[in-house]
Amino acid sequence: MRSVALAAVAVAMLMACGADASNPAPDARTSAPSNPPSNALTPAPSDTPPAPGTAAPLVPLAPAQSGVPLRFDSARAWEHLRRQVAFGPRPSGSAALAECRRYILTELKAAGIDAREQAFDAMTPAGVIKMINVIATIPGRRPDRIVLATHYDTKRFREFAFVGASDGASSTAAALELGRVLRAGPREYTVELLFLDGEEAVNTEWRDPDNTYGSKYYVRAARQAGTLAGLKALILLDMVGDRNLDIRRDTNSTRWLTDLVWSSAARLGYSSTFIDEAFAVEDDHLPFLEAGVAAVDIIDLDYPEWHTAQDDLDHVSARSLQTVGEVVLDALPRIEAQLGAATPR
Ligand code: 1BN
Ligand code: ZN
Repeated sequence: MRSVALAAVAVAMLMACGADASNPAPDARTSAPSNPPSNALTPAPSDTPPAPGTAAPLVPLAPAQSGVPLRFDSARAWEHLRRQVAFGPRPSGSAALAECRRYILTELKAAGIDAREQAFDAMTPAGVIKMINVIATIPGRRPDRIVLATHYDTKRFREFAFVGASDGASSTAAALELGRVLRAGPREYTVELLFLDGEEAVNTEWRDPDNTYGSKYYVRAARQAGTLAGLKALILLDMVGDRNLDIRRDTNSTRWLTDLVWSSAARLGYSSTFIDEAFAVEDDHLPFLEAGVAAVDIIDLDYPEWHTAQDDLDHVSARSLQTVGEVVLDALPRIEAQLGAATPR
């Protein structure tokens, strides 16, 4: 039963649990991320080698050329997070969200990823708000696609400035960095990066139908365009920046996909972050699930700063982005293998 009350109870239970002291995430503001920069720079290839003593321009080396697999770079992800927070509160329809969207589009272009805007008018309790999803495509050998989604809007609060360092910026930052890594390697399935507008309720309370405007619109549009059948799985990232990251299994998510993500976390040594406890959450994955798409929501709601003015840079960390990035990169080819083998339910 996907009720608001259930979600609220689950959240209340999680808040009572407190943070996991066994998972001390180092603070990116005081210590540099430990992973090496992944985008090694090398002289640009050319027909003739540069003459001795002349400096060749530096360009990123693709993994196929270097033999070095590209890794999720939490320093890059952290910069994406920081830049979004610097735009200030970013509710749907705001100038700040438009700036944020421009930033996302610019970064996707820099990574060589094609993207388009999907604009729509959302009927909200505050009237019609123009909302815009961003859909970016990383082509694979197959046209069938796996969607990696995040929301990039932040919740509107009149009482305080809400900048959503974890709730909005963290998952968007992780998705941008994942895009850069995935773009560099050959893929079996096409990966779609989906930056959703209007996840947050316009009213204070999360009450249907006042939430998940962007995902509802995306699914409706895909169904109308006949492209829903090619959508084989959804990985939703939300609130993955908490410096005390602890992520529980969402019981609304598809079981096999959840099992697969949690087993990736376990084999990478992240079982104390991807905890084997369950709760139910309502989020942008629900419209996909209702349309029959396998979906998993990777979300840390055990975050005392959730929907407060304290959801800021002090309460998120690059290490948390790194953990989630590595787990998604490990899980993706395993999801592809699973999808290729059969269509699990
Ligand atoms: C996640 C981040 N959500 C809103 N901001 C969805 C949600 C709403 C999760 C209510 C739990 C309760
Ligand atoms: Zn929120």
